[in-house]
Amino acid sequence: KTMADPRKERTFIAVKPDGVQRGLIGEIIKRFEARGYKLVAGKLLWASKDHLRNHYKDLADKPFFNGLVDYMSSGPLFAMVWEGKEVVKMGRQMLGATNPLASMPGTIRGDYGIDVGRNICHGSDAVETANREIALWFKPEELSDYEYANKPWIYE
Ligand code: FUP
Repeated sequence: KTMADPRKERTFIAVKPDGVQRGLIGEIIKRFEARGYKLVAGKLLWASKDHLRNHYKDLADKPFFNGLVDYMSSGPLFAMVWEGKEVVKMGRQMLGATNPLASMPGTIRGDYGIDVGRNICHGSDAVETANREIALWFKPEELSDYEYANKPWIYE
């Protein structure tokens, strides 16, 4: 069994409907780009409740589940796939904690969020989850595999 190239790790990041309405798509893209990650896919879409119930199926028995699905389907969201070394963990760090109250300033939620139920962005919580979410939100042909110019300057 061959080890996967760690620089090819991918994560699913989404600007949620509140983030789109607040004009934060560019800000969130900017942070991942500036950090050195490579954008592999991106699209604006208005997700259906069924699709969101599937995306959040592990939370189906939580009291906030229906409200979460309503909020996530209240307007278009911006779905992305980002690639690079440890991008799943790093992406979560850049987003901040689920509850903005626990998010450090400097993180996206720590800089722009107040309420857990309006926390601006989503990021996969593990590599396996990322693979599932990428397959759920994107067709294989929507993912671009290309050489990224600044890559040699990012890694030792
Ligand atoms: P995260 O992995 O950070 O997206 O967090 P969870 O999977 O635990 O929760 C998914 C989403 O449910 C959160 F982004 C916001 C919402 N949520 C609530 O509305 N209330 C809660 O108490 C916890 C989560």
